[in-house]
Formats: sequence, structure tokens, C-alpha cells
Amino acid sequence: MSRRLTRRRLLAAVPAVGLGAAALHASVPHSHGTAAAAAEHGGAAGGAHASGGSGHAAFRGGEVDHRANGFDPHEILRDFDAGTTSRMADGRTLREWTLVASEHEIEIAPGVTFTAWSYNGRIPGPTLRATEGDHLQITFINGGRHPHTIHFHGIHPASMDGVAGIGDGEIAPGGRTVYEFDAAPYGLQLYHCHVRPLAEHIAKGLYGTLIIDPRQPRAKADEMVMVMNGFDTNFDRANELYAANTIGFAYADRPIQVKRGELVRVYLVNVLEYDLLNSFHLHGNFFHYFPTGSSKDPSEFTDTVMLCQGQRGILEMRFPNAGRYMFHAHQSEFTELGWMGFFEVSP
Ligand SMILES: [Cu+2]
Repeated sequence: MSRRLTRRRLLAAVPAVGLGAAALHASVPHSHGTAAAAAEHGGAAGGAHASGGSGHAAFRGGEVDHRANGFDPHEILRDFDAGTTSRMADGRTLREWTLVASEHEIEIAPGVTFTAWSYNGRIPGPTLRATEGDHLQITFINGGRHPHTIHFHGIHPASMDGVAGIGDGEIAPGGRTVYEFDAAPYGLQLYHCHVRPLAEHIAKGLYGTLIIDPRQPRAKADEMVMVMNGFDTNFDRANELYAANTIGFAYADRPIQVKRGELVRVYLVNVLEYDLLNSFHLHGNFFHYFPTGSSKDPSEFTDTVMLCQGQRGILEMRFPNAGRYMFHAHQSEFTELGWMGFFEVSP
């Protein structure tokens, strides 16, 4: 009775991007996963399952319950967390955050739930934002049932690296630690759990973005964060759903509103597990691309960038024309399984 869901099978059942969502959901088998899948999952309770019953919501109808999830991809898009700031004796800015890891079930497509692990109850975790040279203090509390860490990309002491056996190493359930370092170098960094099995700890949702602004700030822009991710709902180490900021088609159901002629800056991060590459393609326009955001000179003027897991970059664009412009992974398979959306450019 339980037909295993695979993305190949899903793709075979999805006729076109335009009606992908409803078809996608219709083809998700309504079972609660097999014992083998649970075992493969490392014994953690729950896991992904599709809820049965009638009244299937249309994916493109925007029927994922964002409130129940505790986060909305449209809010995550432009939500930057500057932390609690104070002045240190040497005049520098101290920024403090608290990140709590926990486990909870989220709805990643209408009726498709997934037992996620998250920082502060959202996936991706908070977008931490600092300025080059600030001193950062991140208190990490492990509220989950597995050991976790926060491993930051950037330049910092080894003891602050958030990996097993160095510094405080893995933080046991109920434990806490403080990661403390100076914000360097400027650019677009990321953070994620670094506990084995690494792929699982990341794919369950323990990741987020750290933006370090240069001392001389970038030009004013309409800024947003897109963390490209995916979900392995049947524990076969392949993703069944793809997205930017977790909920597939979220920006197709409700396009991202931008203004014609205004500078748009996208902080693009790839944390996708189980697939070697991901990409971002923009329709009807080109963008300047700044790899890792570590230079103010773009490396490229293009409409498509390709990123390996952990790679990230800043995209800057202005739309000369009003209208609706699609963006998506140029791996068509990912597009059809959720990773696509629109910019709605106002006149
Ligand atoms: Cu972890």
C-alpha cells in the first residue's frame, strides 16, 4: 500500500510547471513512511509523511499554513537581524544573538509535512547582519534531541569553528555554548550545523545566512535573501522538493514586488544537500554577480549563475521594464519541483 515517493516518479507525474503544484501533491503517496525509512533516518521520530484525507490544497493556491509553520518565506526574504548591539570599551560594536536548535514538524507543500530541525524555529535560520570589524557573540542553545553545533563560514579562531573535537565541539541536547569572533571578511557568509551525519543535519534545516557589510556600505537597494534548499521527504538521499527559502512556489503564488529602475540586491546562498549543483536564472534581465560578496567589483554580467553547496553570491539588478519576470533554477527538474518564482516589477 505504501508506494515510495521518488522525485523521478513525481516528475513523471507532473505535466508542466504551470500546474505543477496540484499535480505534484496529487502524486504524493499518502502514507506515513516505512519502518525501514525510519531506521534509515537514524531512529528520529516522525519524518516526512503526507497527510491523508480529502480536500487537497492546490500547491499554487498558497495553501501551506505559514502561521502554523511559524515562518513565511515572504517575511524571511527581507528579514535582517542586526542582533542586540552595545558599545565595547575599545569603541567597537558588540552584536549578540541567541540561536536555539529545535525539532518540529513543518508543512513544506500543502499536506506534506516534514520533521525539521531548525535554528529559532525557522528555515532558513535568522539572517544575521553585521558590519566588518564588529565583535559577534552568538549564544547557541541546543533544544533538540541530537547533538548540534553552529559552524560559521568566515575568518575566526579554530575554537569557534563549531566542529567536533575542537573548542566546545558538539553541543549535547540541553547544552549551550557561545561562539565569539570578529566579523571578517565582509561579504556573504553562511552558517550551518556541522555534526555527523552532516548531510542529514544540514538537510533537516539547520542553516542560515550571515551578512557582513563592508565598512563603506554598498549602495542603497531593495535587498532580499534567498537560501536555495530542498527536502528529502522519504529518506532516499535525494530531494523530492526544491525551493528558495523552504516553501516551493512561494514566490510564484505571490510574486516578489519590486520597482522598475530600482536597484535590487539578492543575497543568494546554496545549501542544497544531495544534489551536486544548484543555479539561479533570471528572465528578461541581466544581473551583476559578486561571488561570496567579497569584492565590490562584479565578476560577471549574466542571467544565470551556478553554485555548489556552500557557495553564495550577491546579485544586483535593475528592471528597465515593468511586468512579471520569472526566476528559477536552470535545472528544469528543480524548477518543476518547486524552485521557481516571479518578480513583479511595478511601473
Ligand atoms: Cu546538527
